[in-house]
Amino acid sequence: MRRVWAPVSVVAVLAVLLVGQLTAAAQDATPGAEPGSLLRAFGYPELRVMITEGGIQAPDEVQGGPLLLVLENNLDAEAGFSIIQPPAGMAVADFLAILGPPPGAEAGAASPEAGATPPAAEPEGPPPPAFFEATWTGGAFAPPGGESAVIISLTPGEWILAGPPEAGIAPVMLTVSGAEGATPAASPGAGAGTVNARVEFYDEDGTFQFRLPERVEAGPQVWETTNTGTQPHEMFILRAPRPLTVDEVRQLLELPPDAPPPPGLPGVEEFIPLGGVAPISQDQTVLAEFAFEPGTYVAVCFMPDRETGMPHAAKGMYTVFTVGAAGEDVPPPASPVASPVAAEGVHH
Ligand SMILES: [Cu+2]
Repeated sequence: MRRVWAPVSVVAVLAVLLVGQLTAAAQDATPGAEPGSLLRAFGYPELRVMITEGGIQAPDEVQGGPLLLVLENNLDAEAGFSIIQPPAGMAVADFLAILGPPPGAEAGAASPEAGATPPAAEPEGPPPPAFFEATWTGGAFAPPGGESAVIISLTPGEWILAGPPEAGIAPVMLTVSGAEGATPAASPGAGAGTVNARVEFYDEDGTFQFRLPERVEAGPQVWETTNTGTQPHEMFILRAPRPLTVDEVRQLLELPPDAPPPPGLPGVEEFIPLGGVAPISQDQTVLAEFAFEPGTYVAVCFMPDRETGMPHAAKGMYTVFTVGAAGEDVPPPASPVASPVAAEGVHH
């Protein structure tokens, strides 16, 4: 049997998410619709972060709790970051070392083959345990010159804002104030705005899945996404060029890089990345805003598995869902795991 899944480096994971987010944000730029306008209705304090030539510009300190994270990207390239807290007792520098080389590090400088293109550093097997023991609490990505918004919840302590190491943007620290360990941060979905759908990221007994609503309406909407699994998960959403089954998506995901699609299936470049949710750890909740047009969509997680380092997609963490015109009956998604959660109109 052909081996198609390789261990995924952290860099690759972040890069994949980054590319997706960007293109999507550009596609989502509907005239008159400010990014995150539905999220603003929740009324949370805004945490505004800018990315410029000088790096990430963020406040040194914010009050803990739910926050509207707004990223303003002033670069000519897409950019973004994840918000991560190293495991208790681990130095920030030691944790950053497992994410990748710092900006400015000369790749291949020590290589005996000077001048040759250095091979990408592809670690064998899974990342170190600290990768999984850290707290991932979401992140933000924006297209060149663009903006994006997401609602996250930060608990008191020291957090790292870290972009993909290969993007050359230095990580910065953010102090979240409040009594450490006093109370868990309130659930972001308990705010004044409307949650239209709930999504679970789930892993149990070797089953890795998204639990999506059985029905997704077209139009602008807020999804409350919670990781009820034990490993960090992300959700990367793409719009398919035509209806697809879960099995067809599997065939596409298993294609080796640069291989043509099987006869009758669309090419990977025909999918439109729509962004998604940056990696979140167990019990973390993020609110994300989407504006779906009717069609077929794929959700997939590329985070590495703790045991093997393979992307979760290789363990089945992908699904297909259908968006119908509002008020119109649509067939249920082909998801092998239907959501037990109410799909629409979850009001608070
Ligand atoms: Cu996952």
